Amino acid sequence: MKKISMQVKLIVPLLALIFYPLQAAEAPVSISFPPPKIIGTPVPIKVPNLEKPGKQPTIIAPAGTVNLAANKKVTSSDAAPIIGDLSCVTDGDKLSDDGYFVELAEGKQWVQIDLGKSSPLYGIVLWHYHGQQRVYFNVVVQVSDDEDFLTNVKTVFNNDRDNSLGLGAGTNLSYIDTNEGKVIPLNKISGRYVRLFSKGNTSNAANHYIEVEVYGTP
Ligand SMILES: [Ca+2]
Repeated sequence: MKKISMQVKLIVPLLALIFYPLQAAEAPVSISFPPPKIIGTPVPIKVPNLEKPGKQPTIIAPAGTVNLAANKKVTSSDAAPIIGDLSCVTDGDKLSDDGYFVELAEGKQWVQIDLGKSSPLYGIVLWHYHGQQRVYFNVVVQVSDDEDFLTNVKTVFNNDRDNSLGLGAGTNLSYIDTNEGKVIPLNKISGRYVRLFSKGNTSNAANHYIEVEVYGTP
């Protein structure tokens, strides 16, 4: 019995050494994109610093990474949206039909997701609206542990090149929203709250959200 016990004592750490790298390995996060659906009349898109259409970047994250934003509480600078409900931002539905998006007032507006606790984050995916070719202006995405975004604010995306929002000028490119939304890989930053700004779009002055996903480990 003693001999077996010794063998077990040796084998267990050995197995742990073999499998640890597999467990710790990072892998691309599989993002579920809705089917494309362009329903509106095409509007000419003439926007400076516009990203060329192409493949979205990949979010690389460790095993156990999930969409921490799923069904989490959403607040907004516009507490009484014109169309839809703020809960649609995290309800998992990503279609662009009526009833699937929330429309916020004109001008500078934001939505904010409370992940419930601070967690390591590896990527954010957002869909404003993909029923028509549009560019949303002044897209800024921030992460913080401060609900009011006054301290320790990390800006992870900012294409507000002329500082229209007053948050500081960014260097990211403008982009046309599609069914693949916008994928923003993060380099393992921690935070509890995600706040997303915009200020109108190429079709109208309002602001829309279909869904926001925040990938991290609980
Ligand atoms: Ca949704």
